[in-house]
Amino acid sequence: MLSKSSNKVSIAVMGLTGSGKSTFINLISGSDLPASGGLNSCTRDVGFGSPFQVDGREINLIDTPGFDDTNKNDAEILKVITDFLKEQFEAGITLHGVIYLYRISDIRMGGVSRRSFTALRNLCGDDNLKNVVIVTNMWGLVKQEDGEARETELKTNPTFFKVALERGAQIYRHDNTIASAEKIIRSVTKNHPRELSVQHEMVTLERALSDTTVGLQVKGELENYITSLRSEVEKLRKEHAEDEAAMNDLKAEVEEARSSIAQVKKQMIVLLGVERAWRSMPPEERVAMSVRLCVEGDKGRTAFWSLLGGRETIDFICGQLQKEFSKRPVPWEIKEKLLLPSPDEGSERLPAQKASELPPQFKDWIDKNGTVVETVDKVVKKHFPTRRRRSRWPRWNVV
Ligand SMILES: Nc1nc2c(ncn2[C@@H]2O[C@H](COP(=O)(O)OP(=O)(O)O)[C@@H](O)[C@H]2O)c(=O)[nH]1
Ligand SMILES: [Mg+2]
Repeated sequence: MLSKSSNKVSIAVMGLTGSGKSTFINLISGSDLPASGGLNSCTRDVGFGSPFQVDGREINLIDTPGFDDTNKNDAEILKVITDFLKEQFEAGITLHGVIYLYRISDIRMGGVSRRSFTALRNLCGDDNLKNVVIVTNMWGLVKQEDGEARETELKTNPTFFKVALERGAQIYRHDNTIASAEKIIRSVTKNHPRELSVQHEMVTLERALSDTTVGLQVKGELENYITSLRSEVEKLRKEHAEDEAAMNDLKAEVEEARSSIAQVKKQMIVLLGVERAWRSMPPEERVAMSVRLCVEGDKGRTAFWSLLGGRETIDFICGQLQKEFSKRPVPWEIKEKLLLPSPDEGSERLPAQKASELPPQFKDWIDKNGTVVETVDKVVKKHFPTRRRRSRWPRWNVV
């Protein structure tokens, strides 16, 4: 006889933004999750479909945020997914499987599709691919023969789904009917729930996200993205040097590349986690960061801590710092230097100004004001304790 818990089936639905995850869940579960085009189409949280029954078992579908066609949010999305998987695992819930949606109407499997599918493989681990079902949908948007040719390509090309299929993943077509959705669900319910690779890495091995296989993948991709953006900025600069008249056109492109770099840097911090990001900074950078936090107000805050810490934590840190700074005010030339836009990265310097770029007065000031660093260190330690000291990783907004 099935026990009560084995009667419940949890399945994560993954895939790119716009691949039809919410639509699929709504169709089979009768839920009302926002689909693209709706007001909340860009939601980046995990969502839950209403539980429903198939063959007497309770099915729970989990709607996950997907990568989109820039790298700019990859780390945040990955963090949302891995935080969720970790919490579930810690609560004793293992997934029966993952449904990975793929639009057959996509003309080619672009960079984002590959990134996304590689991330799925790294999240699950190759041993668990037998619990993965790749579902092609949106067949109505292509000519049947074109769709079939693409499907063959996807199944047989090793850079697409071939390897996963060889390792036990299944592939199904979904024609947007309840019948086809049920068939897909049935292909998962027979599975044994399994611990995913990232759950093992993060919970059992206590690895930080940035040290997991999927974290390393995304980190590597973000680094490559920064490199490509930097070389783009460089190229634009050279072009500008040769052609003064084209400057205005180029300016906008440079600005865009700069803001992308800043955004990707934020993603790196998300991946690293606030405590490690903080620890990896030399003291000068920590102080620079602290000064920015205090004197730049909201802008500085959102630049770093607010990404990871709750509002109250940030306010507390800033309050402590302000007390320190009121005892030993930051000289104006230091403030000015710290808040000046960096020449190649716009005004968003993250995580802080490079120590080598700081003015000599700043060094003197830090030497005399070591307590500022200590204060922030203490606060960081208090609010972002390392994982080894706690069995459960605290939510960032715990104060
Ligand atoms: N033709 C067709 N359109 C679909 C299908 N599934 C989803 N869509 C449409 O694709 C868009 C994205 O779907 P959505 O469920 O929001 O994707 P999500 O971002 O993965 O949750 C929406 O406009 C849906 O109406 C499908 O099977 N066939
Ligand atoms: Mg959705």
